[in-house]
Formats: sequence, structure tokens, C-alpha cells
Amino acid sequence: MTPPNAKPVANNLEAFFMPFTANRQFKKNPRMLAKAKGVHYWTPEGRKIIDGTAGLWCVNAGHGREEIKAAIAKQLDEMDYAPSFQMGHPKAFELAARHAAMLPGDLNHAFYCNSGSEAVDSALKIALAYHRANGQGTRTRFVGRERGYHGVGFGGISVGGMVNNRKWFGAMLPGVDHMPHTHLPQNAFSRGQPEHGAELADELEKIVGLHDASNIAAVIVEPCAGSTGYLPPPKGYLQRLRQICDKHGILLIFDEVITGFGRLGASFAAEKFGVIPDLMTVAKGISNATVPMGGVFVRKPVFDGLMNGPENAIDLFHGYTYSAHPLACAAASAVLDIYRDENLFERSAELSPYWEEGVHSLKGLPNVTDIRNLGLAAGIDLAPSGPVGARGYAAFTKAFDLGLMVRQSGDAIAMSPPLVIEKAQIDEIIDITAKTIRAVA
Ligand code: PXG
Ligand code: PLP
Repeated sequence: MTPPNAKPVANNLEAFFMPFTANRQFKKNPRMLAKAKGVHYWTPEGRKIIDGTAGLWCVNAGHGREEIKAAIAKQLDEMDYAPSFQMGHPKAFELAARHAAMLPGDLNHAFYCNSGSEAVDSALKIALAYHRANGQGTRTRFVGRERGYHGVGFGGISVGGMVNNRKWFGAMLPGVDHMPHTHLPQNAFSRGQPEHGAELADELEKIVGLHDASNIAAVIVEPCAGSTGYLPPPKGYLQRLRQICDKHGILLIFDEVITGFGRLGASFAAEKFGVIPDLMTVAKGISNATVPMGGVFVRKPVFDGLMNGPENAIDLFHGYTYSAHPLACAAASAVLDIYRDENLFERSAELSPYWEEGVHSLKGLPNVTDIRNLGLAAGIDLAPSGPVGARGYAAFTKAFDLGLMVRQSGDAIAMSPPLVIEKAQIDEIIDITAKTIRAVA
């Protein structure tokens, strides 16, 4: 047998099957990252890149936080791993109590997993199990939304609405409908929440009319769509969704994988908008991306509804080897200290008007057809040139060459800097973005 590390080949990029990447194109002209601190990355050659996206919308407290490193190291010293099935470790209970204390309304139970995709699949299963445990086992359908991103599990892509993430994979959850997305031309260049589109929530009534509420388990939406290019919710839209769900006994799931932990200038979108979902999925900023972690926050009546069986029966036949992994719990607790001690959610709110001014100053540059912002993030649409995504990709690579990391989704670019960003660094991001947009004209 060949030893696993028989003949390491220096700089051989071949073996790694890269996710969501044009592998052959990348390997011909790689963009490598070797070091990170604060709001910056460095390439192996030492070129400094400003992190306009907090990694993949996840490093909210900035890179290389010593407090998190110390907490992970201490936990590793004490206990590397402990199972969470019919056993427990103190850090998991402590973290859940802290999350419950900071969550709005009666969202007061936490289920843990390792990513946003797992969080979404867990939430869908909790919704189904809840209805079944409460004598409504016919409620098996889900409602998602066009252009929604809910990770890459089969549940997540079924309720998701990103065409490329669905079309290759055939089998999906049966019984899913999609509401229309909320990207309306009359809202172009809105600052913050757009004026038009609350009535799009009424599409849910049509879906209820088609299938009957007795067959619908839950509706899942991103309170502000992230991955598709950043689409803030129209004023009143989320409130209306909540009302329709209440009217029909349908659970409302907010996928706060991006919007949670400060991105919108509040702890969660639920807090910002005053709309409490029955289930909330989180990941990314929960651990500042140091150790993978995701979670589902569950409202009291839903949790209680699953505690109806005999006391010695397992309440939910679902969980992961690494649910509430001790290292993830230690990291997540340390990052809560940072969010609190540095008032990062308030900081995000305070910086967002400056950020809004900055991103909207790009209006009028060549091919800019829309700019959207909410909290400390923004999406900028560029007119396509040739195949869809060509100009977006050109902007992404150009920005990287100029020392800025942005995200590309088709011909939109999205930005979501760490919440520790300084005003001068926002200026730098806007300046490089302007140069990038001119360069790809
Ligand atoms: N839900 C939402 C709302 C997300 O944004 C997931 C679920 C899945 O999380 P995991 O941890 O399984 O990736 C996400 C993730 C991008 C980008 O370029 C966005 C995500 C992930 C990677 C890239 O916008 N969002
Ligand atoms: N953790 C975070 C991240 C918080 O934002 C807050 C309060 O805003 C808390 C915990 C609660 O902290 P304390 O008990 O010190 O008020």
C-alpha cells in the first residue's frame, strides 16, 4: 500500500477538486491566499488584499482574533471531542443559553450542526417532525423563493431558487413551490429597504389556495437575500409573510446564515425587522468561521411541540457526529464575547450610513444598472457583456488584482466587509471598486 504522503509534489494543484470553481481555469492562473489578519489577506507572494467580503460573508469580527484562538486552544487541551447523543458537555449548554438570551422573542432553543447547509436541512426536518408530532402529518410541502440560496444539501437546493445549483441534480424534495423573488426594476438604486414589493408576499396565499394549508409545513426565506447579489426585503414584505403564515398555521423559517450576527446592524434580521420566525438557521458569523458551525434556533412552542412523546423516547431522530463540537462551541462563545465587548452589532449599524454613501457614489459609473445596500453589505449589478457572468467574473478578478476581495454572482458583485472595518478602509474598498468597474467597461 502506498503511504498517504508518499511523494508530495510541490505546488501541484491537480488533486484538490475545488468547490464552486472553474477548476481548470483556476489552476492555470491561481488566486492563492496564505495569511489573514484583521480586514486583510495576503497572497503567498506577500501581496495585501483588503477583505471586502469577510471571507465568504463569515469573518464578521475580522481575521486572526487572538481571543478565539486562545479559547479553541484551551478547549483542545481540555477535551478535543465529546458526543452530543445521549451525552453532553458543558460548553454546548452554556452556548445555547447565551444564544437563547440574545435571541428576540421566544426563540429560546438551539440545535447545533456544522454549516448553513446542515442548518437548513435540520430546520426543514424539525418543521416536518413538529407537524407530525402534533397530529398534522399531512403538512409535508415547503415553500421557498426564486433566487433563494439555502445551501447545497438536497433539502436546501429544493427550496432554493438558484438555477445552476438545481438544474444538474435531478431528484429534489417532492412538494416544493417557489414565491417570486423581490428584485423589481422600479426599486433600482434604492437605499436600504425598497419601497415596492410588499404585495409579492401575497403569492403565498395563491400557493395556499392551490395546495391547501393543511399540506404545507413551512415557508423558508432569507430575510435579505445574500448569495444572489444582495436583495433587501421590500418594506412590509416580511411582516406580511409572517401574517399569512400565522393565518394558516404554516411555520416561517428565516435563513439568517448571512444576516445573523450583526450583518444588518442588529443581532439578527428578526430583531431588525421585528418579525420573529418559528425557526432560524445560522452559520458563518456564529463562530467567525474559525471552526465550522451552524445552528437552528427554535421558538418555544415548536420545541415544546416536539416534547410530547414519552420522556424516554428520543425527541428528534436527527443530529450530526459533530453537533455542538467542543471546539466550535468554544469558538462561538469567544466570538460572542467579542461581539458584546466591541459592540460590533452597534458598530455595524453606525457604519452603515457611511457604507451606503460609499456604495451609492458608484452610481453613474459605466454599466452600473443597480446598487442595493442594507446594513454593512451591498450588491452592485453590472450590465452583462457577452455570456452571463463574463463581466461579473472580469470584475471579480480585476478587483483581486487591484487588491480587493469581492464576491461575484452572475454579473452582480457583492460586498460585506468585516464589521471591524474602519471608515478609511471603506473608502479604499469603494475606490478600488470604482477602478474595477471602469476597468471592465
Ligand atoms: N443559507 C444561506 C442564506 C447562505 O448564504 C447557506 C445557507 C449555506 O451555508 P454553508 O455553510 O453550507 O455554505 C448559505 C451560504 C456567496 C456564498 O458567494 C454564499 C454562501 C456560501 C458560499 C458562497 O455568496 N452562503
Ligand atoms: N452576547 C452578545 C453578543 C450580546 O450582544 C449581548 C447583549 O447585547 C449579550 C451576550 C448579553 O450580554 P450581557 O449579559 O453582558 O448583557
